[in-house]
Amino acid sequence: MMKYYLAVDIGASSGRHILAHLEDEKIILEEMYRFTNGNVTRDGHLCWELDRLFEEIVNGIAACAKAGKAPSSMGIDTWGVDFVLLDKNNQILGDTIAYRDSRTDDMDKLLETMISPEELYERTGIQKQLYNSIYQLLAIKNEHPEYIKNAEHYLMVPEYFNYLLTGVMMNEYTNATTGQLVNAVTKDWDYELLDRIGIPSKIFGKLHMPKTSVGMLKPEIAKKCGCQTEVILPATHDTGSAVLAVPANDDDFIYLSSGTWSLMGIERKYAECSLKSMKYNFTNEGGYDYRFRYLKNIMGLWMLQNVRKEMNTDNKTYTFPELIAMAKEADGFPSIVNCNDSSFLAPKSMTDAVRYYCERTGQKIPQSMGEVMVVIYNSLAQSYKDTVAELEEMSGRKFTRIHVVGGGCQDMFLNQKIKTFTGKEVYAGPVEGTALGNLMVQMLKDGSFKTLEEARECVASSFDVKKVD
Ligand code: LFR
Repeated sequence: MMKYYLAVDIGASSGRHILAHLEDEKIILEEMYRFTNGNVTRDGHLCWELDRLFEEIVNGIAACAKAGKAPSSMGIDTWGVDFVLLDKNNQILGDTIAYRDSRTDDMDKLLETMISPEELYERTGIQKQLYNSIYQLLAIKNEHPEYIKNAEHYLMVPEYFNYLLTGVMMNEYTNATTGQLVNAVTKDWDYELLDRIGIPSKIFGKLHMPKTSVGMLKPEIAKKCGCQTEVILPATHDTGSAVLAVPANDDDFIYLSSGTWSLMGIERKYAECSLKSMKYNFTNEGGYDYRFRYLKNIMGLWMLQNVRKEMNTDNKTYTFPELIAMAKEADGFPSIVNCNDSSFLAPKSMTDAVRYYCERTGQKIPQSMGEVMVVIYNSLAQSYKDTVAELEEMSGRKFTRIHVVGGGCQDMFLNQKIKTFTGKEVYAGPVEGTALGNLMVQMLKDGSFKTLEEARECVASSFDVKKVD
C-alpha cells in the first residue's frame, strides 16, 4: 500500500492540499484541491473567514479520500502572527482580524510606554512590524478589554484548525516566534514580557516543536472526510516550512522565499539581537530544530498581485505572462520606490500608491501599466540587492548563490532582475517550497528521512531547480 502525506498550505490569497508519496527515493507531489483566500471587511476591519477556510480544509481531505489516496498524516501551515482568543467554552472572542488591518496603528507608541524597542528586540530578536501579535493583543486590550479578561486560550490560525480537526489545543514554536512574544534565548514564551504588557500568561500553552503529533481526526470530522489521518505539527509558519525545502546542504547561499511576501535571509544557529541588527530590522524567526531564520520581510508579489487585481475588469483578466510582457516593454523606466514603505501594506489602490510615492519623491511618475509594473520589479530587485549587502555585513561573509523557492520563483523576469541587481548566481525552485517543507517534516517524523540534510538532498534530486542565466 502506498503511503500518502498531505500538506495543507494556506497563504494570503489561496490554500492548497498537496499530497506526496515517495517513489524510487524521489518525492512525488500532486495538487488535490485548491481554494481562494483573502480578507473580507466586517465592522470596518479586515478579517479572515475561518469557518469557510475550515470547511475547505475538510473538503480537501475528502477529495484525497475520494481519489483513493487517503493520507496517513497531514499538517497545516499558514502565514504567521494572526491568532484567535477562545473563551471558557472554547468559542472565538470577536472577529478574527487580519494582520493588514489598521487597528494596530499607534500601538507601537503604547508598547513603548511598557518596554523600550531596544529591550524588546534584545529579548525576542523579532523585527518591528506593527502587525505582530504583540501589537494586535494591545489593540484588543484597548478596544475590547473584556476579550482579554475572558480569554482562556491563545491559538494561532493553524493551531485553531488543528483544534477543530482533533479537539486538541497545541501551541507550536515556529509560528509563536513570529508574534514577538517568545524569548530568543529561552525559546519559550517571554513570561516577564507578557506580565509587563498586561496579557495573562495562562492563555499560552506549552510550545511544541515541529514533528509533534497533535492527534487523530475527531470521529465526526473523519466521517466527513471519509478517512482517518494523524494530524502532525509541521513548521506551522509557512516561511518556516518554505526554508526547510531549500535544495542545498552547504551554507554558501541566501534564500528568498517568494510569494505574497519576499522573505530573504540565511539560517543561523543563534539569534542575532544586536542594536545594529535591530536598526536594519532583521528578524530571528524560530525554525525546525531551533535553527533561526535571520531574514528580512520585503513587500513581495503582493504589490504585483494588487496591481493585477486593479487592472482586471469584468471583460478582461490579465495573466501574469501578459503583465510581464507589458513590464518588459517599459523596462528602462527609471523610478524606484521603497517597497517596505507602509503605504504599500494595504493601500486602496496599489497603482495609485506607487504613482504617489514617485510623485512625492520627485521621480518620474509611471503612466502606463507596464511602467507601473516595471517600477515594482526594479524596486523589488533593489530591495533584494540592499538586503544581500546588509546580510553580508551582518554575517561578515560573502555568499555565492541565491536560492529562490515558492510560487514567485516561476517569474523568470523577476529572477533575471535578481541576478542583474545582486550579481549573484540565482537558482529557482522548487515551486512548492512551503508545502514541501511541511511534507518533509511529516516524512522525518515517520523515519523516511533520518536527518534534515537527507531530506534536503532528496528535494534537490526530486525537483527541477533552474539556474537563471
Ligand atoms: C508569509 C508570512 C511572513 C510573515 C507574514 C505575516 O506568508 O508568513 O513570513 O511575516 O506572512 O504573517
